[in-house]
Amino acid sequence: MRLEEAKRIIEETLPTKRYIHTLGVVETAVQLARRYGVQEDKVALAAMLHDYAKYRNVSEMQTIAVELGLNHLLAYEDELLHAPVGAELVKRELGVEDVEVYQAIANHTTGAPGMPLLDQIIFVADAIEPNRRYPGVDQLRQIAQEDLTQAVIATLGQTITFLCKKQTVIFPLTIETYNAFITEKR
Ligand code: DGI
Ligand code: FE
Ligand code: FE
Ligand code: FE
Repeated sequence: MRLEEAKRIIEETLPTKRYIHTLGVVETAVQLARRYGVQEDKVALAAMLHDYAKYRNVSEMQTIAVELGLNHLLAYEDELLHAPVGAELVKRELGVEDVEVYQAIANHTTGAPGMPLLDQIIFVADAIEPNRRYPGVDQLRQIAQEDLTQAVIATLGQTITFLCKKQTVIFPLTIETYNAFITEKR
């Protein structure tokens, strides 16, 4: 699928605020792709489609999660579903067959141990795109320009801290990703 076509679909699918967030993720992800030498067109497409399933109803997403063998997800926050389910729906409904794009969308909320640079870029860009406002975001933006792995770790740290403050359940994969990236760094 060409980026322009994906953009048109996303503009029609998502509410304006989420569409603007998505364009911010595309812009940031493409900049990071240049900085870290990752294929720009692939990064742009994954970024454009990353929140495709964000507003699907929960029961529909749960059904697809079960079809994908991700039953364990149902015991956690509904917010986690839109990433793996979005990857699958982008394939089923939009016919995007690229496995790398699929993985980057699937991993964009929790990350995954050993995830490739493409996934790391989408994961970080989602957290630091220009429309994001939260304490510490400017420091994350700075780190992202210097060291992508360090930015993944810092973004996970920020997410985990945020979830702890809200006293929300933390999905084990989020912690596993954090541990894996810290271990890799040593
Ligand atoms: O879809 P976005 O809002 O652009 O961002 P996202 O897909 O990265 O995150 C969506 C939500 O998921 C966000 O409110 C934080 C939440 N989240 C991320 N990791 C975890 C989590 N929620 C729980 N319960 N556990 C996690 O590990
Ligand atoms: Fe998301
Ligand atoms: Fe994210
Ligand atoms: Fe997002």
